[in-house]
Amino acid sequence: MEKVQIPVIRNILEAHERLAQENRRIFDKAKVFVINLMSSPGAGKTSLLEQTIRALSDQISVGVIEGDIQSSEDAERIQKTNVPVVQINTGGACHLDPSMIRSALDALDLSSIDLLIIENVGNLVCPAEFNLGEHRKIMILSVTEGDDKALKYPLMFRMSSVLLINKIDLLPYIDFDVEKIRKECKKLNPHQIIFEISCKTGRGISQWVKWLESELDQHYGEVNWW
Ligand SMILES: Nc1nc2c(ncn2[C@@H]2O[C@H](COP(=O)(O)OP(=O)(O)OP(=O)(O)O)[C@@H](O)[C@H]2O)c(=O)[nH]1
Ligand SMILES: [Mg+2]
Repeated sequence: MEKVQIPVIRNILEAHERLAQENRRIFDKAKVFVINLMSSPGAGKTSLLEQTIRALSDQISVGVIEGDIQSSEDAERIQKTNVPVVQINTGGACHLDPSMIRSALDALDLSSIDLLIIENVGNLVCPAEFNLGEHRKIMILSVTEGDDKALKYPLMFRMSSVLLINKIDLLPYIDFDVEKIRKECKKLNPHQIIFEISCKTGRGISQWVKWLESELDQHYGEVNWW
């Protein structure tokens, strides 16, 4: 029994990885920089997208893929910012996988997009296990979730280039120790960059956008391409 199950599981994971690599080839050929935005439900992914698009969209072309189990609420919010958006409904799956992204690409004109942001399904666990072909994984932790989350759900913290600590406007009302989480993240992922932000007040957003601009700059070869 075991002898059968193990290779089957490995085959599925290998197939996902192959698809993720194919997606990456498509992104690189079209010269699109792609980020995979992950967090628990409600941490502020769509709010961050709205802020980021507002800050960047008159310099570069942004596109968005929205991942949710059900509904097109988030895609409708993004549509109001006038950037191309595709909604994926996973119909129950708690994360996006690379084949879903491949299908969504058919509905986007990659030749007119510089930065593609994928909002993953709200979930602090499974999204971190699947490469989608993105160039960077980015995660949000909101202060209302508690400062023990890096210890309890380490994988996403380990995999993400950037941690955005969101809803810092609520810090006066909540026992959340920013230094504690910074220290734990340093152990899990010494190269991770951490920004403290509030999508409500806009605090810290310019530092995040500056980081993103410098990543785009490096990706496109240090030229002033916008
Ligand atoms: N106080 C405060 N509220 C925020 C902040 N950022 C987002 N919110 C609120 O948090 C709620 C969830 O924000 P969303 O941006 O929809 O979160 P999400 O991660 O996209 O949620 P899902 O897509 O459902 O996983 C909304 O009511 C936002 O207005 C913030 O910085 N401060
Ligand atoms: Mg959302």
